[in-house]
Amino acid sequence: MISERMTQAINEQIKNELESYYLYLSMAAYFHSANLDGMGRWMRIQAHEEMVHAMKLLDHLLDRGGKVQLPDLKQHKTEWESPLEAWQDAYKHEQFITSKINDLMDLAREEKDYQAQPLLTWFIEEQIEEEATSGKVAEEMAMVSDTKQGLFFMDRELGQRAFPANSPLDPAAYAAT
Ligand code: OFO
Repeated sequence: MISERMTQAINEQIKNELESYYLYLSMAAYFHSANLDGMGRWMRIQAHEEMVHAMKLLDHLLDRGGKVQLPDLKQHKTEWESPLEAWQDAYKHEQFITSKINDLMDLAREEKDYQAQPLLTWFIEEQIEEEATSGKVAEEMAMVSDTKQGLFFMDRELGQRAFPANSPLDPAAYAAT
């Protein structure tokens, strides 16, 4: 059985992950509408990953008899001044998520919740990658995005990211239905 405090904190983190999903979907739409389809694709895949993060936490609560309570999601930005600003926001958002995961681990230790700690260690390691990836793209964008060629090159590069198998966010998955 999981404690009430941990249940509430994990529900809060499910919300954070779903809001990450929402934010990246919003960024995907922004990039697609600016004809930056490579960046749009990258953000769809990122949104997919965020949904998986939310589901890992949701299943953890269910497995341990905790009550899942899904609150309203916050409406994130839908417009950015520039593609660079969107990438910088993505990086800032990942830093925020890292701080939330760290808080959750602090609580798990305080509550002596040994069952939650392996999952939270997975998230801590995942956040290293999440920050490194978005931070690197934000820096590269700052170097090149003031030229159309630079933006074009980055869009091509980021469009190489592969969808996980059967992702519902992959247009190829629903094109034929
Ligand atoms: Fe769930 O890692 Fe990004 O937000």
